[in-house]
Amino acid sequence: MTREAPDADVTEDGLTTGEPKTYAAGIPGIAASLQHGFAEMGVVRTARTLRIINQREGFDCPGCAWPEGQGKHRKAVEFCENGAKAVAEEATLRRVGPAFFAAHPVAELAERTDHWLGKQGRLTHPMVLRPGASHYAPISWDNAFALIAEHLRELSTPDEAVFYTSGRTSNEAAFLYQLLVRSFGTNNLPDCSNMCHESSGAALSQTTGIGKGSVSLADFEQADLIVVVGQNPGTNHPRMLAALEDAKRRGAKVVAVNPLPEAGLLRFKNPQNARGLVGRGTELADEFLQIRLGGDQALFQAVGNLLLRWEDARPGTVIDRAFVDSATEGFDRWAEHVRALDWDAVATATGLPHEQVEALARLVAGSDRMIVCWAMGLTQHKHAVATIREIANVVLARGMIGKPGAGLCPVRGHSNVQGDRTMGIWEKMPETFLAALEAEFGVPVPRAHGHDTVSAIRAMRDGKASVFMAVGGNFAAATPDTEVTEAALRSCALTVQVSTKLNRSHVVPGRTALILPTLGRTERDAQAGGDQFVTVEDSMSVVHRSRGRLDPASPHLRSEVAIICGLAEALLGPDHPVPWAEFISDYDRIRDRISRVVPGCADYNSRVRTPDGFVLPHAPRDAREFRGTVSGKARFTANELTVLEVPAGRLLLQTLRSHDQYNTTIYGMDDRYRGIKDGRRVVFVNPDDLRDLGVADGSVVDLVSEWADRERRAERFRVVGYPTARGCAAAYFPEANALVPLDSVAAESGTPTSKSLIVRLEPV
Ligand SMILES: Nc1nc2c(c(=O)[nH]1)N[C@H]1C(S)=C(S)[C@@H](COP(=O)(O)OP(=O)(O)OC[C@H]3O[C@@H](n4cnc5c(=O)[nH]c(N)nc54)[C@H](O)[C@@H]3O)O[C@H]1N2
Ligand SMILES: Nc1nc2c(c(=O)[nH]1)N[C@H]1C(S)=C(S)[C@@H](COP(=O)(O)OP(=O)(O)OC[C@H]3O[C@@H](n4cnc5c(=O)[nH]c(N)nc54)[C@H](O)[C@@H]3O)O[C@H]1N2
Ligand SMILES: [Mo]
Repeated sequence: MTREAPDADVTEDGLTTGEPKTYAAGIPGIAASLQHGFAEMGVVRTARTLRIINQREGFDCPGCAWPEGQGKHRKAVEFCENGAKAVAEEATLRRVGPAFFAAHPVAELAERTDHWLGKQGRLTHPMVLRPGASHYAPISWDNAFALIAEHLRELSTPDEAVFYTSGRTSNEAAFLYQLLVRSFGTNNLPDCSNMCHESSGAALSQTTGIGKGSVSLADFEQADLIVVVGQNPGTNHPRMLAALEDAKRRGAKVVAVNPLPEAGLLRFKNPQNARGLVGRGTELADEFLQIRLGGDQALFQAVGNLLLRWEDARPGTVIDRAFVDSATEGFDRWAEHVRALDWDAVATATGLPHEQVEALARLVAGSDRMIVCWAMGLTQHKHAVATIREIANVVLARGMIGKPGAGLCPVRGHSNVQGDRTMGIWEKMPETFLAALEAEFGVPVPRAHGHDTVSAIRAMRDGKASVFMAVGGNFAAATPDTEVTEAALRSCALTVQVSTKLNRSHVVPGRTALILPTLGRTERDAQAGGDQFVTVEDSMSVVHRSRGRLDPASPHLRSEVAIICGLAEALLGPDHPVPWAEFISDYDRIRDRISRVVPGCADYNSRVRTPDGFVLPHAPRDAREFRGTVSGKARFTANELTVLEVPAGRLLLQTLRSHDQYNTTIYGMDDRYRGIKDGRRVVFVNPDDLRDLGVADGSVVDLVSEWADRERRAERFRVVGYPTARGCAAAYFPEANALVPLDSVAAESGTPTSKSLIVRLEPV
């Protein structure tokens, strides 16, 4: 993409590569986070802020959705390098106000990188870009709401508007946002989850009847086997390493399945204890299966096949017959299917030697309490849903659900992405939820499914949607097919971004564009009824409070709740049956409504006030019941095996996160664990593949992705010889998003296939 080219040259000149690290955290982790904290927030604010992350009376860390310990297990100060960076990024002392916008025309800002934009600081005033104007100018909140309402009323149908959510939005704001959108008359509620764990939700709903994970943190204390598939916790869920370390020290086995030897999976130096600071740390993975991209479905079919074989040899020793017979259906069909497995296909798909597959199967067969964790390495493939169903098959066959120390564990990304779904942010919420909403508020709610992220982009591209609003996130940079998405946003009559910091989405505006600045997690939320707290749900269904303590970045900021209610009043009028104004002054009033509409949330206000919050019900976890499936039983499934075919001379490319970014927010230009310094436009390739392709390590190439409709190009990436699986490559998103075709999505979940793109390297 042309906009990155100038900066890319600068960074490539300074880029250095070194040996990948073999351990995560330790002293370099503490140093990195303090450095970042001091640079953004100063020393006093750094100390004050880092002390109250994830404490009962503090704020929920905006870094990730990994749960906090409960009761006595809660750490006094839970240190996490990337949590600290996420906080510093939000609590920065830099500001982006009217003077900044007066000095920088939008056309100039559009040439800047995501890193530069984010570094400018916190947004302080509502701003508007009028049709034909070159600069954003200040606007009052009332006029901003009136402008949005005017545009929305002009649409020929509410379905011409799209309302996106990112996963940092609190439960209270999410609940009101979906109520506003549905009161207006559409289910167009795409969210970041569409690009994230949608595949997990789909597969788990089909097989267990509920689209959420079945384990709690306490289960990690009892598991004897933890399989971590397609996940890089050292960078993306650092606090999970402490749980893995504890498990290891108790004698549990840890298996990592990944094309990359990620530092955090190999060894962990826990900064919380002396062993981690001065010792060698703890070896984590007992087995490391360096799998080819997209090979996990084949791997778990192979494990299933071996389990059945060993069961045949010694009946009653491997398959949990009692559980299978009483609580599941479809076992025989699954068994028949995986017995007929084509082992050559398994070898091609996984790239793994048979002994390694067998070693994993032996651990699975010998385990009494097994947890399988996964993240984006599984969800962003064409056959993602089938792959996760395959994991469910193995877990069900061993009866590893609904008992202590065992279960399915999709590890969520954004800190409240799971809560947003619980609160109704979904383009296809079930009828029971919609009916309850209607009954509670006396407003009619539409039933036709709305757009997800990819179909929303198509609708804007095709002129079928012309107003785009986002509560959080960075739609322009996070979504696939950058050129198509940016043109789609620019073609809108109005784009509205509720944001904390400047990002790409503000500089790819519709004909009219609004930036509405909002409070972050760390900040005090003072309303007429006193200081408010909000609530969030972590990856293990624990709902708890979050209360910010810092003074807001600007007196002009409004909370997300206040923004949504302000817009609702302007759009729906003073006679609307929902008492929007009352909600702003006292969030308990929102929670009272949540308790009557959202399943499992009865008595919400008192239960979130208990010290650790409360856990939402989960029938498979709590009672080994599978009420949510059609038959009321857990379902085995037979899934046709997908083997990704790659033409000669091409590689399979995954797009992933560096250690110095939070999705589209770029903290810095290093990827410490992978040995990269001062640059992001790199492509990691196995040295043997480089030799076969005749491409020199360190040379500069264009990445060209090949897809049915056309080719896509991302320019000027430095080649880094790296120990990834053969035939596979990796590059960072969002830079590589230009390569992801809009129509290349996972079957059944619609998630862009950002982890398996067919690319060739073109030397420049
Ligand atoms: N610091 C930090 N924390 C974050 C984020 C962040 O950007 N920065 N993002 C948050 C969000 S929204 C999310 S969703 C999570 C993401 O957390 P992750 O899923 O850990 O994020 P990715 O960087 O996409 O890493 C994917 C991992 O899967 C591996 N992988 C890729 N393809 C395959 C495959 O086909 N099979 C297998 N077995 N492995 C594969 C990759 O090598 C990599 O280790 O992290 C959350 N936490
Ligand atoms: N190629 C490729 N693409 C991907 C992925 C991938 O692995 N590869 N991963 C996907 C995944 S898993 C996800 S979750 C998406 C992420 O997609 P998004 O959630 O849309 O993107 P983020 O980068 O997390 O959003 C960052 C912006 O959120 C705003 N923000 C931060 N905190 C707050 C807050 O408290 N309130 C409000 N209103 N705004 C706030 C800031 O303005 C910041 O610029 O990207 C997806 N895109
Ligand atoms: Mo995510």
